[in-house]
Amino acid sequence: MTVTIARQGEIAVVTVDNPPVNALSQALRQGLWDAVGTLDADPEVRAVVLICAGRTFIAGADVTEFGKPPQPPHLPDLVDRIEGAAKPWVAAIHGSALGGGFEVAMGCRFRVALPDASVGLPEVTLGIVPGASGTVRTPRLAGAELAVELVTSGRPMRAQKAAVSGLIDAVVTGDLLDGAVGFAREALTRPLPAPVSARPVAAPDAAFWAEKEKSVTKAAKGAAAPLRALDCLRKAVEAPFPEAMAYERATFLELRGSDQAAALRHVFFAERTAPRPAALRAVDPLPLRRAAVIGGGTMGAGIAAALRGAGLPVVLVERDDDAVARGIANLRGIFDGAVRRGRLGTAQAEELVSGVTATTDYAALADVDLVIEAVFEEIGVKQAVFEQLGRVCRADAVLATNTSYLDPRKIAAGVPGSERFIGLHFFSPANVMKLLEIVPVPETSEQVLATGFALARLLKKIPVRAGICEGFIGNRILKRYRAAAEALVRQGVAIAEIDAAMRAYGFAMGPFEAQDLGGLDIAYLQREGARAAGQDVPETLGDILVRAGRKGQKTGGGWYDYVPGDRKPQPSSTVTGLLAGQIAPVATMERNAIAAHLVAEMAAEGQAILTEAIAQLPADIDLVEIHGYGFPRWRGGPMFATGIRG
Ligand code: T1G
Ligand code: NAD
Repeated sequence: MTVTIARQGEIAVVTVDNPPVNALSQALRQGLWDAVGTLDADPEVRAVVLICAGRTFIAGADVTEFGKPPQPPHLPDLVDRIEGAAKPWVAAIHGSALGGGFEVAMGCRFRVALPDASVGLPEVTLGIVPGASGTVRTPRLAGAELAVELVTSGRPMRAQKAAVSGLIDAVVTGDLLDGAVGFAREALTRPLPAPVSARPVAAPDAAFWAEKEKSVTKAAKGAAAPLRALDCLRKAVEAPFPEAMAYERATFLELRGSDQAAALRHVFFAERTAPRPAALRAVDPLPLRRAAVIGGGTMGAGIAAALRGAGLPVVLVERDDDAVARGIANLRGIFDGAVRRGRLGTAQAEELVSGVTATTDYAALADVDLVIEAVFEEIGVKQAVFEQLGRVCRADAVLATNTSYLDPRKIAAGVPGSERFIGLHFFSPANVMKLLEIVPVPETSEQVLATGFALARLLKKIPVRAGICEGFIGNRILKRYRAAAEALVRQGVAIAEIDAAMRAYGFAMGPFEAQDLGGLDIAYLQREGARAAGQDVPETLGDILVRAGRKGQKTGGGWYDYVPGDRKPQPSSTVTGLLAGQIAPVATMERNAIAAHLVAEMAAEGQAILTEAIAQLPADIDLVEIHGYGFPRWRGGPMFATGIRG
């Protein structure tokens, strides 16, 4: 049974139980529809508490039903029916009341929630707008300003803030059911408030909407749904309730069939499938209680910060006392930044730093469960580190390398117990970027592999399994992408045109401005290393620039010139001069065609990666590009965007 009814005196308790997240399947909608009828007809019931079993309140429409024809009862009708019930309903919220779940809660006369609950309308993140009055009822509860924030961002809001803004009526502590029943009894002693649809709402002036249109357009980065949601919200406060409802519904139905919505649904399910690969379902990961990081540079400090954020104590090993001090300073810098942005309290930051033991002494690693190496990208340096780890760590400790390009098999060659060895490739900044490439060597045990995925879940990252090749999945595709962009430059397409085309496609930055930001020297050194090892690596345009001292913004110029103190790229006549012999006369190419070509190149490399079994699924490649390289989420990733699915 998905919906059951119990009684506590004159209060009826309706319990929803539809695992895993109480999504509003047809059966659940029908169950709630019938419950309204049953309870309206029961003369002994004076109020109703709606509560959910399991990990969360109703988490929204059932996303798996989106491709299918809608079955009655339709959600907007159900929300109206609950609102129109003869007895007042009280939604009792734990976990998340999202999308249709929050819309059902807004159909109730009251909403109460536990302190750690949240409410939200994430529909725009699925490429749609709320489809059951979210844009129409939210401003009537909390005003237009807050409704715009909630609906156009899709971000959930914690109970406390929701209570202050009027979205919920009370935060209850202790037992939720007791709290909600008590609230209902108390509410019956006072006159009832109007149903949400009947509450007045102030309509802001045209300047308000003009300003919101600007900020929403900027934040949406090409996604269509946020602006359409803004449109619905304006209608909601300017038109009568039924007209606004019809407008919202029409927008919802139109967007549901859109390419962007299909792409975002693809990403939604890919993100939920990736952390739990079917092949590892039956494998228990090893416990992760204490972790260590070797190297406190850019990556090591970021990884240590991520581990601390997940509550693990961390040992940080550096090569000398100065480097220990720099490592701690790097770590502090990360947490101070979070404090400045208001994401962390000063005391919390202090607590996070104090959970790191920084040392030069490998003996401190005797009892850690996991070590992540992030020292210089030099095989000799890494091998020396692993040799020490082999000596001091427990025999069952997982030993991981964060190498970007080196062969993980060579790094640990000769270290005893290769079944515990694995590549864990983080992305910079490691405490922020969601992607984690997990690279087992042939000997890696299933349990160690499962531990890599468990670590990703613990750190709230998106894990993707990758095979061993130069650059694994992401950097290998990046190399192809950059080479294809350079090839266009050689054909005479302007550097700034290529960057503009990729921005128009939805990237925050084009390939050349991104290199100027990150530095051209890293890839250059990697190519030089390969050349020194006897590989045939043709000269790139980037090589010419680096040799001329142009390593990017940090040297005052790379593919572009920079005015000191300004990050805005300026086309460079020096670069034109340096590359003169390499470039064909000016060629024009439509921006759409540039983007289509470069994305097709990424997808072609992705296809090769699949054929070689370096990646398991096209969706994994899409996740790598979206979470590691800024590929626009609403395009679904290079594979999805070029029709390679499955
Ligand atoms: N529909 C179907 N399945 C869903 C689902 C949903 N809405 N949400 C989650 N699942 C599955 C998920 O695939 C996974 O499956 C399992 O549940 C656990 O998910 C009309 C248009 C609630 C915060 O966008 O944000 O309402 O892998 O691992 O970390 O306006 O799930 O186990 O087989 O994420 O505990 C709006 C999306 C829909 C909510 C719980 N709602 N879900 O997090 O679990 S649009 C959403 C979440 C809408 C109306 C409209 C999270 C969560 P499996 P999980 P979690
Ligand atoms: P970095 O130069 O910022 O940091 C390396 C740190 O390792 C330095 O602090 C150095 O003192 C320390 N170190 C060197 N030898 C050591 C030793 N024997 N024992 C202990 N510490 C030692 O480099 P980084 O950018 O953090 O890169 C580290 C690793 O992460 C490299 O393998 C790199 O390829 C990889 N990586 C880098 C990025 C990136 O964007 N920077 C992204 C993913 C992976």
